[in-house]
Formats: sequence, C-alpha cells, structure tokens
Amino acid sequence: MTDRPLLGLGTLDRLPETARPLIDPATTEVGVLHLGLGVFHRGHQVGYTEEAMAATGDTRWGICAAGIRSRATVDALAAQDGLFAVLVRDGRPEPVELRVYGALRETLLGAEVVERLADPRITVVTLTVTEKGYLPGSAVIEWLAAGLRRRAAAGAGPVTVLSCDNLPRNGRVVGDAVRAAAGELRGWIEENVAFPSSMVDRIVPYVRPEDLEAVAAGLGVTDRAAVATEPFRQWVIEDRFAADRPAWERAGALIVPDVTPYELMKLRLLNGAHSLIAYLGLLHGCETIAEAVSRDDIAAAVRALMDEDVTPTLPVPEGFDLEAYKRSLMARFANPALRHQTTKVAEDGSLKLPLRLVTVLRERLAAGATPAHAALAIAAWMRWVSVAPRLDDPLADRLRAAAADATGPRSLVDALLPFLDPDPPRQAAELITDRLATLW
Ligand code: CS2
Repeated sequence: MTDRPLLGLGTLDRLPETARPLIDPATTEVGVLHLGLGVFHRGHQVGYTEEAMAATGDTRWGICAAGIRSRATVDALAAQDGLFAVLVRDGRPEPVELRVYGALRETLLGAEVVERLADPRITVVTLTVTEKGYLPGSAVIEWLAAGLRRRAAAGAGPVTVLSCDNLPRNGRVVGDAVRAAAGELRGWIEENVAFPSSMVDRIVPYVRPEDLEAVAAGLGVTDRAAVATEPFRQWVIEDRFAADRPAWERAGALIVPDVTPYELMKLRLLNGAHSLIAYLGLLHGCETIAEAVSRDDIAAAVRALMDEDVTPTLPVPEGFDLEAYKRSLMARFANPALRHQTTKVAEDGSLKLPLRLVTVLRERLAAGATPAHAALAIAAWMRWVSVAPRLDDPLADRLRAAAADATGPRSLVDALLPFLDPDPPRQAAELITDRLATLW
C-alpha cells in the first residue's frame, strides 16, 4: 500500500473509469456545511449529495465537512484534496461498487465552523454528531449558536440545520437545544432557520486495514480516508427547508411531510435490534454483529424483539411491507462482508438505550404487555456495563461506580436503571431483573 501514490486531484486520472467521481471536484462550489466527519457521513450523505449534483448539473452543493474532536480524518482528507472512496460489499467476494467521491471540497476542525456559517453560499448545515452531540452544553450546540449569531450579523440569510443522527424528532431536538443556547438571537432563528427531522440509514462500520488494502488494490492509489459499507441506504427528510438545498430526492432520498413513522420503525427495529445483538454478542465473545446473529439463540431473540415487542408500537406508513423490512434487516445484520464491530454499536449505551429500547419497554408495559425482549436487551447492557473490560460511554465512570457494588441481578438493576429512566414504570425493574438472572 505504501508505494502507491496518494489519492488526490493529481491522481484522479489513474483511477479506473468506473471509480471516478460523478462530478468535477474542480468546478464544485461549497453550499453545505457538515459537522461530524465520521465514517457514517462519508458512507451516506456525501454520496447522496454528489449524485444529486450529477443528476441536476447544479454544482453549488459541495460539502465543507468539520471533524468534531479528532484531527486524524480531517488531515487525511485534506492531504487527499477531500477525495475518498466508498467500498460497497454484500456477502460476495467481489465488491458491489468502489467509487471515489468528489463532493467533499473542504475540511475544518471544531470551532472553525463558527466562522464558516457566515458564508451566504452555505444554506444547509448537516449533522452527524451522535447522541452525545445533542446534550445541553455540548460543543456542537455552542458552535451552532455562535455560528448563527455570526451569520445573522453578516446578513448571510436563512439556513437549514438538518440532523442526521438516530434520535426521534432529531430536528426538534437540535432546534430546541440551539434556541436554548442562542439567547437574544431566538427571534432571528425563528425567522431564518429551519430544523427538519430526518431518518438516515446505512450500516457503516469502523474502517479496518483490510478495507484500505482492498480499496488501494481496486483503485491503484492509496486512500487513507476510505470507508466500507453495505449496498442498502435510506434517507427520509422532513420537507421543511429555510433556503435552497441539494436535490437529494434525485439520488433516492424521500422528502416527506412527516418522518415520524419512518423514524420510529428504523430506530426501534434496526437500532433497537442492533443494541440487543451487540450486548448479547459481546457477552458471548462475538466480535461482529454478523457473528452474533449467526447464533440461533441471538437470532431468535432479535426476531422476537421485533415481532412481539416493537411491532405493536409502530405506526406503519400506508402500503409499507413491514414483514419484508424485518427480513431485510436480518439479512443486513448477517452480511459477513461488513465485519461491523459489536463494540461500535455498544458505545454510548446510556444515551442510545432510552431512545431505542426504553421507549418500547414503557409503551408495552403501559399497554399491559410483557416486553421480555426489550427487557433482555436492557439487561444485556447492564451485564455488559458490569463486566466490560472497557466501557465507551460519556457516563462510563459513573456507570462503573454504580455497578461495582451490585451483588446480584436485582441490585444491578436498581443501580443502573435510573441512568436510563429517571422514573421507570413499576414493573420495569422486576422484568429486567428476571431477564438479567438468565445472563448472570
Ligand atoms: C448502530 C447505528 O452504532 C449504532 O448504534 O445501531 O450506527 C446503525 O448502524 C445505523 O443507524 C444504521 O443506519
């Protein structure tokens, strides 16, 4: 890999014809500011935006993307003129697609976004900052508020802030957080900023050295910012924009009046199941999601979670084939080419579980049902908190301290449940304890 030249504008003509960007990076302007330069952004929104530009010939929508904390990806992309490849794989040996994208035109780090928001050509801000990015007082929210203040002062005009994270009503959440941080700017925000909600979906694992090797072999150049992902992708966006935007619908995105049904389906069926698979998988020593669902007991628990606990809580959109959707989820989880790390999905459980599983638990208990599999997922998280060699969670220290004194299932539930639900329904602790006993 090391003796191949680096991907960049100067080496584009070395790429195989089929792997070249769909647009000319040299003539693409910047119209989108993105926060959160992780694998998900590179594997999802960049492709949609590039395809939208290619389909319309409207070259205003290049992306300026900012890393939140880490320099590594920002530097890798800067060294490659913003170019990177997406390697798409199903279970077969040959990749489904390998393409370099050119839509990412500029990179920034952290607070630099504040200044950038004052550019009138930027009319859309997209976010993939994970659940913790929306906590009150988080740096992202502060930068957005400060950036909008700069924008108002510069008279740069209306802008849309579009959340692409796995939170119900993510537009509402970010809008409320920004308004709360914006003080006297609230009036201007009311008039000039829209916060649509959106549902995003594509499984994009952390990149492995083997993925980078495969990309280099396929491209003939070295790419240190490539990502590997699955063929499936989906983006459903609430039709609520303050200003011009890329024609994402030309790339297959759905622009709808209300994203709620899509959001609940995805969050509870995909993400809820994902968490169950990750924690049970980790407790059984499985490194990947595919390995975990290859176990019959885990696969059965996942189907039961979807069918018995989640399905009754979902408002299904007209004409939507829920059964086919659930089957496709099982097939996506089982994709052996992804090697999606159980530890990645297990991160930040204290923030994820309330949104994807505790809601289901509450709703089913209120309906008089016994959501045993939602309870099992929560129990598996609790067990993982108490035995994990390393816990990746903003509350890791507090969770560990709380779990340390637990002597059995019931005391562990009593110690950890308040982190997920400050006021749990009466039967919750008992049901989770019962499930936890089976994992003890
Ligand atoms: C996963 C998601 O890490 C997680 O919590 O459940 O990142 C999931 O892979 C994506 O939402 C799929 O669209």
